[in-house]
Parts: sequence; structure tokens; C-alpha cells
Amino acid sequence: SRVAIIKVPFDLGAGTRGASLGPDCLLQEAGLTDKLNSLFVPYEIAGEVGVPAIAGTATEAFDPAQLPPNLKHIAEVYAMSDSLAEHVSAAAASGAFPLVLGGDHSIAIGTIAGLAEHYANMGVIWFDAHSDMNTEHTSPSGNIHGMSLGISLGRGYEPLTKLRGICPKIKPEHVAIIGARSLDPDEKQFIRSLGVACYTMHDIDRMGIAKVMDEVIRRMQRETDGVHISFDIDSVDPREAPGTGTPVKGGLSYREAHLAMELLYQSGIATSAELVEVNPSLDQGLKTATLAVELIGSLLGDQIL
Ligand code: DIR
Ligand code: MN
Ligand code: MN
Ligand code: MN
Repeated sequence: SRVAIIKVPFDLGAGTRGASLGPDCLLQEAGLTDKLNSLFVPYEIAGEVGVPAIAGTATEAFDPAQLPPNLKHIAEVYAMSDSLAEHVSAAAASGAFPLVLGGDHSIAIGTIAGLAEHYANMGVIWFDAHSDMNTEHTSPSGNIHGMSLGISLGRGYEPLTKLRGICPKIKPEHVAIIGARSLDPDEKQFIRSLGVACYTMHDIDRMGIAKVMDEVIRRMQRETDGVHISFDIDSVDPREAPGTGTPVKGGLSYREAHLAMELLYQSGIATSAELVEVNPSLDQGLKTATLAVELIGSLLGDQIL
């Protein structure tokens, strides 16, 4: 189906600025539009949500005197999420495949909120070095990009978990985290207590990425009515993806990341995707941005032969 690209040049959910340069870098310099054209994938730029688009609306929802502690830029994150959810929901309603370009990973709050209006049992495959399951009470940083999966599961700051009414947006048994290798103590406990499937780098080393993907895809086919791919580029090893704010050694290899995307394409299960945390100001040339474009290509049907 048609790909509806939604640009989210937003980086206030991260501790380092610069991911806001991601959407234009991917589309233009790193050649995403050329890639989509070469694959004959029909697409449109369906919207853009960023700091300018939410200016003025950011503080309306919050009494500045009541702002909660340890949630950096909460007013801006809230306004971005609400606006993004609207765009994503409209794209999904039109029958398109929403492709959201970040931006930092806090944007998943809005993406998943918009999708939840269309899927009662949506699967989420969360590629990440981290699990993004902190709350304002457990976060070591206060950065909301480290909370977005937890918020989507209904855990955390209520105005965000209840965004647009549905809470929780997704169920723990419909989530798979792939590539984890940097989890905070409370995140580990939360993952265990909810029984969220978390394929750590240890598991991937032992099982191989093909078996991991087979397991995840099979479960999603059985249990879900749609599958969102949330791809944090820091899931990939920093040797391949240096241009990101919180790199962690020991990540997915170039081929492991591609094979995961290729297997997802072959399965046909993906109904939406987002690519986040590419920070062009930290990149080595266009290395990380180009990798991101290639991975989106693999997810959308680019094949070696
Ligand atoms: C850390 C880092 N767990 C935090 N999280 C990151 O601040 O919550 N997520 N970098 O992408
Ligand atoms: Mn993340
Ligand atoms: Mn991450
Ligand atoms: Mn179920």
C-alpha cells in the first residue's frame, strides 16, 4: 500500500540535541526518496510535526507551577505527541502505511497513540539497545525518550499514558524488544513482572537473529491485528551507527539488522514503522543516516537478488 511519511523533527525528549535534523537528512541527503522511487513504492509526505508546529500549544495543557519533576520538556513532548497521534491516525484511516521519521524515541508515544485508535491488539517490535520503560520516578536522566514504551504500556505520567483516551495503548504480550543491552534496574524488574518478550544481545548471540525473528513473527501472526516496527537506530552496533545520542557497544551487526528487516518484509506483518534517534550532527558523514535509509528499504522490499 501507499507509504504516508510523517516527519517529526523533534529532539527535546533526548539528552542530546540534533535528532531533529533526522527527517530531512534521511529524505534528502541520505536518499530515502530516491530509494522509495527505485523500489516503486508509492509514497507521500503526509505531515510534519515539530517544535514550530507545536509552538504556543506546548504550555496550554500544563500549569507551569504544576509541572512534574524529572520529565524534561514535558509540555513540548505532550504537544508533539498529541499532534503526531492525529497525523498517524489520519494516515492509518486512509489505508496507508504510516512511516514516521524521527526525531528522538519519545515520538513513539504519539505514533502508538495514533495507531491504537485503529488496532485493538497491535503488536509492537521495538528494536533498541534500551527498553525505554522508565517513569519519572525511575529515570536516571528525566529524558522522556527513555520512557516511551513504558508509557504506551500504561505505565508512567498520566497525561501521557491517557493521551487521546485509550489506556494502555498496547498489551505486554504483544510487545517484543530486540537488541537490548542497556537496561536500568527498574526496567529489568518491569520487563520480568509483565512478561514482556525481550530478546537481549545475549539471546541474539545464542539463537541467531533469524530464529529470533521467526519466533516473534509467528507470535505476532497468531496474536495481533497489526504490527508496528519501532526502530531505534542505536539497536545497531556503534561501528555501523555512530550517529546517535546514546550509543552502546555490542549491538546488532549490519547484516543482522538487515536480515531482521528482510524477514519482516517477507512475512508481510508490518502495518506501520518509525525510524528514530539518527542524529546527523553526531554522524560520521552520512554513515548512520544511509544505514537508516537502507534498513527502511529492506523493510519495504529491497532485496539483494
Ligand atoms: C536511559 C537511557 N535508560 C534513560 N535511555 C535511552 O535515560 O532512561 N533510551 N537512551 O533510548
Ligand atoms: Mn529508544
Ligand atoms: Mn535506544
Ligand atoms: Mn492477545
